[in-house]
Amino acid sequence: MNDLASHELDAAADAVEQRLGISRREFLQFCATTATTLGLATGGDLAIAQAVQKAQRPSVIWLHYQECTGCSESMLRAEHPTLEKLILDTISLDYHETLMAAAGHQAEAARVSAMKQHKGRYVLVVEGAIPTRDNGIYCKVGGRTAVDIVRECAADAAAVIAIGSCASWGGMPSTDPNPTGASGVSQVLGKPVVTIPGCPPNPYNFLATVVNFLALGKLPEVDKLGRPLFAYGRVIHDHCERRAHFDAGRFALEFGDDGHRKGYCLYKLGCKGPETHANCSTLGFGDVGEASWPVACGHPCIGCTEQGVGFAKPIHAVARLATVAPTAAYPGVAERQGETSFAAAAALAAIAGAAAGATAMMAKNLGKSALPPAEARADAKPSDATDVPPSRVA
Ligand code: FSX
Ligand code: SF4
Ligand code: F3S
Repeated sequence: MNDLASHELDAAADAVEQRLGISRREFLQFCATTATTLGLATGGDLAIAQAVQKAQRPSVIWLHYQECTGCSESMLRAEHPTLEKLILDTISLDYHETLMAAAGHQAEAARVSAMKQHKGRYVLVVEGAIPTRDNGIYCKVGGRTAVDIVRECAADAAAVIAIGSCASWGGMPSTDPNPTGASGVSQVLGKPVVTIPGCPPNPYNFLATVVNFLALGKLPEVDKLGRPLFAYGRVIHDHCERRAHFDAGRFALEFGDDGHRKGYCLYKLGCKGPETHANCSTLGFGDVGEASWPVACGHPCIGCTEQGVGFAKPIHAVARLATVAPTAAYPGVAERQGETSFAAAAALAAIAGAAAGATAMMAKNLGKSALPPAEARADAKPSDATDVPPSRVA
C-alpha cells in the first residue's frame, strides 16, 4: 500500500473511531478481513473503510413474516468485532417492525414514506417465510397480506436480500406438510434475490454483503440459490476443525462417548457439514470467540443453510458427501463398525478404478469405530495425538 492510501486508511479509521467508538485496530482488522473474505484486490480494505466512513447509508426496509426474529436477534447480539455497531451505522433502518418505536398506522406510514423518498435506491430485507396458500391469508400486516407487501416493496428496491433460511426458501415454516404454503422471497417475486440462509444466519455475512454493495455499488457474486459465494462457496466439511478426525476415521458414535468427549468427527451422529454450504466453521457466531458454532459445541451441523437438508432431513440421518462421489457402502450410524463396509468399498474400488478407490478409502475410514486414545495404542506416533484443546472439546 502506498503512503497516500495508507494515510487515507488511517483517516477513515480515525473518523470511524470518533463516530462509533470502535478502536482503530478493530476497525482496520474488520476492513482487512472483509476485503479478503470478499476476494477484493489490493486496496480493498481502503474501499471498505471509506464506504463505511462516508456513511452514505442506504435506506433499509426490513420486513418480518413467518419466523422467530432470530435473524434480527443474531444481528443485534453480535459484539465481535462490534458488528452490531457497524451494521446499524452502515444502514439507515427506516422500517423494522420489532425495533421501530412507531406502531400501527404510523409504522405503515413510515414504510410508505421511506419508499417514496428513496425510490429506486432503498434496500429491501425480508426476514421470514411468506405464506402463499389460500391467497396468503395466514400472515397479514395492517390488513394486507405478506405477499402483497413484499411485491409492493420489491418493485422500487435497488436490491432485495432474503435474510435467514425462512426467507431464502421457506425454512422451518415450510417443513412438510407446509400448511400455510410458506415460501421464499424469490418464489413470491418470481425472480432471483440474494439469500443469506442460516437459522439464524451469521450477521457477518449480512454485513459483508451490505459493505460489498456500498464499496463496489453491486451485490456480491452468488451461486444458483442466490447465496454469496464468499460465504457459501464451500461446504462446512471442507474447513471443519474436526476434519482430520473424519479423514482418519475417528468418530463420535454416541453423545457423551469417548470420541465425543475427545472432539472426534460428528458425521455418524448425523453431521450435515459434508453437504451444507456455509462458512460457520471459519467464522463462529456471537461474542464468545471463534469456537462458537454448532460443531465446536459438540452438536452435529443440521444443515440449516441448505435447502433440502435443514428441517428436511432427520437430524440423525448421515449426510450425503457432496464433494466426494458417494457410495452405497457407507455403514449406517448404528451399524457394527468395520467389516462389511470395507469389503463392499473394496469391491467398488476394484470395479470403478482410482476415483472410487479414494471413495473406498473414505468408506474404510467411515467403517472404523472411534479409536482408543493415541497413548493407549502400540502404533501411536506424536502426530496421532488427537486431543483437542479444552475449549474445543464437546
Ligand atoms: Fe428465526 Fe429468522 Fe430461523 Fe427463520 O432466522 S432463526 S426461524 S431462519 O427467519 O428468525
Ligand atoms: Fe466436521 Fe461434520 Fe465434517 Fe465431521 S462430518 S469433519 S464434524 S463437518
Ligand atoms: Fe447451521 Fe450447520 Fe452452520 S446447523 S449454523 S449450517 S454449522
